[in-house]
Amino acid sequence: MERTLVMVKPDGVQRGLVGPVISRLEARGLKLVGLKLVRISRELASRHYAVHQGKPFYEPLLAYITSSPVVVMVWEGSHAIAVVRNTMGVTRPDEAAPGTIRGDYALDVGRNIVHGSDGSETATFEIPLFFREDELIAWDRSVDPWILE
Ligand code: D4T
Repeated sequence: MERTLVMVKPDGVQRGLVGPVISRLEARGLKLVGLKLVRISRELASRHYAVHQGKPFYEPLLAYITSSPVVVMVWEGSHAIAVVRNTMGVTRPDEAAPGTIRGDYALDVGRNIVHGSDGSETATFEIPLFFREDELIAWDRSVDPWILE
């Protein structure tokens, strides 16, 4: 089982797309184990996006991600990291396939609705930025035998 961090970014929250994002991940079979509404501080944003420091889009990215609340979630499932990434679609919405979240709801890379951890090391780094261990709930889901082989 993998866990991954998913964020509905400020544009997604402002546009009322929290529900559709959650619906798609639930329908896919992933299990929600943590959820909160957060206003990201500049300090937290700079830790989350440390790998992009110095890039031309870094300052606009920090301004955007701190501009309005986000919804952060932890989703669990087999291959959860890859499944979230392919459900979101590629980073640039203009290249994202129809049927993906970005392919259906977004146009510009700087307003691409959602974030998902891009690998297991990234997930291990990102989840504790937003959640204490006791905020993540391990729970039994009765439909699991119909989703997991
Ligand atoms: P996030 O991290 O937000 O899920 O996006 P991705 O994992 O899909 O893509 P990323 O890390 O390469 O980019 C992080 C964030 O920066 C914005 N961005 C990116 C941008 O505004 N201009 C750019 O040219 C790139 C590459 C979008 C996502």
